[in-house]
Amino acid sequence: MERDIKNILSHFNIEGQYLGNEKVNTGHINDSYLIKTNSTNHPGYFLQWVNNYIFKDVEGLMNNIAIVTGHLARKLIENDKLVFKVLEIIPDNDGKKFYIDGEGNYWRLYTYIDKMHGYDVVENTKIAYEGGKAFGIFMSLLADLPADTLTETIPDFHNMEKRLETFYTSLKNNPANRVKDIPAEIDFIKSRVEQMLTIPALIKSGKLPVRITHNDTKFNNILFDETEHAMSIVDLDTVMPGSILFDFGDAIRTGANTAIEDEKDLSKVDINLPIYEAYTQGFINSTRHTLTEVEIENLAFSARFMTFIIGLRFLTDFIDGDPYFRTLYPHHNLNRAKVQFRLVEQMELNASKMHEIVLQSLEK
Ligand code: GN1
Ligand code: MG
Repeated sequence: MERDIKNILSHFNIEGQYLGNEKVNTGHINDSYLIKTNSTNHPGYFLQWVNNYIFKDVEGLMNNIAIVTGHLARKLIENDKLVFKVLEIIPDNDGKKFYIDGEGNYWRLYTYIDKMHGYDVVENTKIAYEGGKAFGIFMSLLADLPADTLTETIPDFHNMEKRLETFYTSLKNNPANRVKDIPAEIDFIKSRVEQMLTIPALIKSGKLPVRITHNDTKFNNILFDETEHAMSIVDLDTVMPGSILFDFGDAIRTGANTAIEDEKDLSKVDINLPIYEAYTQGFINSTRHTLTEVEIENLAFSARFMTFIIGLRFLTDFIDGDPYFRTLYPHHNLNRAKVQFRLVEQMELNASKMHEIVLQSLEK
């Protein structure tokens, strides 16, 4: 879809003159653009179209982000040893945190965090350690923000029971006539349901604490500077009450996979144990005072849990005809699901080693 970015930008209060934009290919949900201006102070901005089909309450979502970034900024001033950059919302010309164009599209603007980069595949253990530490610090800094100040931007986001119900409904309705293509994947899911339901049971019984978590800790949502220090956590759309297991698990799913999320050659998909170990050490070093016994006991398993639930969501979207995740070819979601399930299998083979690494990291 061709969009008039210059016109959209004219509704925001930016410094300098608009010079042009570059589409940034990141994420499966929103569309992102890097905006260039002639201002020396603010040479770059980050414009996003917020997907209102998925985020039904954009106002609530933007309020969440304002609360979270405000809280983080205050914490960083109090704690001057921590060097981090926090996203900064640029209001529209009416002072709103987003702008709605004539077609009902939602837009938001951030200042651009300059000279930073992310990783789709993590190159070395130093980066993994830094990433783990950064997500741990992020969660720790938000620990004293009352959870009920935030709106649930996507209800039941990592609720395995609900995700399974939705999957079974899609199987039954078979709207795109694709169920015939996935017998192996259906068996894969069915044979692991019982084990996967242990996490929602722990949450329901109150044995797993609910905290404010990020909930979309893809490794590439950590920005690094030129000296490979983790400098910022981005993509705050789903910051809301959740379990620490969601954040740890999703970062391992993405950071410690030897292949990319939609790799076509499944033999390349494996768990990279040195990367896993380094991430775990970084994460534990910044959260060890908060972690409960039940969280520790399930930390290694959370990687499998998150890989499974996101595989389940990719597969459900494939069955439904791809209404949710952006796809580039007809079997893209199926391919993504296959990668996730292959990674689950590899993690099953390494389950005891992964748990051992958690316990060893706590000793160090
Ligand atoms: C989506 O768009 P992106 O890449 O930030 C999704 C995550 C999935 C991820 C899979 C709101 O995140 O939950 O883990 O794709 N975000 C939403 O790559 O559904
Ligand atoms: Mg996201």
